[in-house]
Formats: sequence, structure tokens, C-alpha cells
Amino acid sequence: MSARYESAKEIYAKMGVDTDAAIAKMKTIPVSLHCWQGDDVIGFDHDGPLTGGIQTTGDYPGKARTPDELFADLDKAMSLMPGKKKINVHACYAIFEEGEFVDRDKIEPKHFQRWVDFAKERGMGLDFNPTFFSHPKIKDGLSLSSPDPEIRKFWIEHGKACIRISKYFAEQTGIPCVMNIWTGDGYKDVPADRMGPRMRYKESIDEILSEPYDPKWVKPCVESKVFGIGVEAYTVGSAEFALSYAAANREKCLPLMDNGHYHPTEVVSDKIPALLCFYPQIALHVTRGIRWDSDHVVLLDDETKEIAQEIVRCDGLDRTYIALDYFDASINRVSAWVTGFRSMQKALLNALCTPSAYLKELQDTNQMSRKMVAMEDCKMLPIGDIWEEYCRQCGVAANGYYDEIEKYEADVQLKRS
Ligand code: RNT
Ligand code: ZN
Repeated sequence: MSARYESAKEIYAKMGVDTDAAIAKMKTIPVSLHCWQGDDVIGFDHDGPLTGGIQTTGDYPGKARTPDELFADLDKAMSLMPGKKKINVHACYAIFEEGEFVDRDKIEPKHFQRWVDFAKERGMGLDFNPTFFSHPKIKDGLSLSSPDPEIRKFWIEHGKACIRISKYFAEQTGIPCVMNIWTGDGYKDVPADRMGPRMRYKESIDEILSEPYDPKWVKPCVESKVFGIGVEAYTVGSAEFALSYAAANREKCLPLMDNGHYHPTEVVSDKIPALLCFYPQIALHVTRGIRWDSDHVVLLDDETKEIAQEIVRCDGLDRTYIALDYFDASINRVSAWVTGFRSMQKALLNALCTPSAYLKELQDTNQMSRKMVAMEDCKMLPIGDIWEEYCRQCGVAANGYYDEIEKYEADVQLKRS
């Protein structure tokens, strides 16, 4: 324990914050790491590009092209991150035998056995996502909401197969599996019928969730979005749609908020306490939206800090599934993973080291001037020293990790070509 930590601990203690307890708590909070930052959301089940309302930009060299490469990069990235991880897998990352191909409506748990082994060997849980994009059966930009019953059927079967795989993940790891339903279904220009696609989407999700599962172990979510690239005018799975769906199916489905999926002046930090009033559990995709893109690498910015503050202040850590969701193809992908994960960790540690009870008390007794001053004072607390101690206890460097990534890039990633 460094002298700096000892001194910082005292400063926090004077404000009623137990930094040892904050560090201990940090080690128990899982954050789900998305496998798709490693290869620009391509996966292993198709050769084509990423399509369907999302896009990566950039062609930084060295991306993972095979399961072995992706696993190696994930391991490298995780070796530079403090804290507890889950791995978030997309269905398009199915791993087939040599020469084998199974379409998405027919995938089985065995096609994810290597993911299960990977997670189990590392003592981690797994989350899952059906992949309703980058596939020829996306017809006219629609999947679960398509007017074509054959198309809907295909994607419903995919969703059901994914429930079965999520069940397998939970059974195998002994940790509940969050299964997120997101589609890019929508229209580029003003639609003539807005309700029809939403009714079909609703019925399709109903059918997917009719596949039997135990909601204690499999946690299906619906993720909303305001617009996507190529679907600027109308998104079937809008915020109201997703929240209402989850509210109407509270026993078996969670709402998932991605903070890149709202109008720019809306903040998910303010939505978290609203949802926690009504839903037993919620799920988040933490990301960083910039203008039209919803998927930049998470940084320790104001909104990331505020999201963490709200989860902690609401005593919502046990009711909130935190996952990361971003993909930047213009920088080193291992670095992108590490920087985003560490940013979320810093935000959570900062929240746990905030004297929230004291600040709430000031609010409830209408001491708003004192509350403002105290909240500003908190911004100058020596959180860096607490972070350093947390990283030391987790066996990772507190900063300066890029040299390690540069070495890995030279030794491994740049040799792939
Ligand atoms: C897209 C959604 C969705 C995806 C992943 C890959 O806008 O955020 O969560 O990013 O499923
Ligand atoms: Zn998302």
C-alpha cells in the first residue's frame, strides 16, 4: 500500500467514504466485455460486410480474423484490465468445424463450445446476442418486423435458438446469461405505416420468448434505438416500443438502454433512476455517441461518470447488468477494448468513492448551496490514488499500458496479413 493511498484514504474517510470497502466492492461488479470490438463486428459465420443499421469505420491493421486470434486478443486485453469480467458474444461468432456451415435459424450450443470453454477456464460468465444483421435474410432492411412471414419465421427461429444457447451458457458457467434483442429494422425515409412493423416486431418477440427458459438464468432484453445509418426516418424498436414491451413482460424481459441511442440532449444517467422505480432489473450498453455515430470508445467523460453515479446512488448495482458496446476500427482494437473497459471501471470506482448519503441528505434538507459546493469539492478528491491502489491489488498497471499494447501489436497483430 503506497503512502499516497494512505493519505488519500484519510482524505476520503473525513468525508465518510471507506475506500477499502469501495475497492473490495469494485472486485465484485461484473462488466460485460463485447467480443465484437476485436474484429469490427464481423464474426465467423459469413464473409460479407457489416450491414443493418450499424457500421464500423477505419481500417487499422491487425484485426482478428479467426477464433484463435480473437481469443488471443481478448486475453491480451483482459490482462490489462482490473475488475470482474463477463464476455458478451454475438451469434455471428459461432465457431464451426472445418467445412461446416449452419445458418442462424439452426445454430446450437455446440457451435459456441469454444466460447464456453474460454469463459469457464477464466471463471467468467457469458452474455449473448442474436445477430439480426449482416445476413442475406434481412429483407428490405427488416428482420423480425418484416411483412414477409418467411423472413419473420427465419429470424424468430434464430431468436429461439439463441434462447437455447443462452440457457446453455448459464448452465455451463453457473452465471445468468443476459440475451439482448436488437434489430436495425427501420426505414430510410418517412414510412406510410409506423404501427404495422411494430405490431409484427412485438409478435415476433413474443414468439421468441415462448421458447422455455428460466428468467432467473436467462435474461432476455429489448434494446431501443432512435435511428441508425440508412434508417434515419424510423426505427421499429424505438424507446417507447422497447420500454413498453419490457414493462408488459416484466417477468421475462428487461429493458436495455444504450446511451448512444437517444437524442443528443437526452441522458441515460437520468433514465436509470426512472427505470429502477419500475423494473426489477435493467440492462445497459455503455458507449459514447458522437453526432450520428453511437459507438465510439468509452472514455471517462461526464456522462460515463454520471451513469456510474446513478447506478451506485440508486443502490442499483445488483439490479443493473452493465455491458460495453462500441467498435472503433481506426485504432488498435486491443487498446480500444482496454481503454473503454478501464473507463467504466474508473467511473464505477469514482461513484463508490462519492459520499452519496451525505449529498442526498443535503438535498433532502434543502441545503442546495452547500450541496453544490460539496459536489464540486468531490471533483477534486484524489481518486487517482485510489485507482492506483485498486489496479495494484488487481495486478495491473494503473496507467501507461500502451507500451504493452504496442509490443503486442508489433509481435502479433501486425504479423497478420
Ligand atoms: C447497435 C446496437 C447493438 C449492437 C450490437 C453489436 O446500434 O447498439 O447493441 O451494437 O448488437
Ligand atoms: Zn447497443
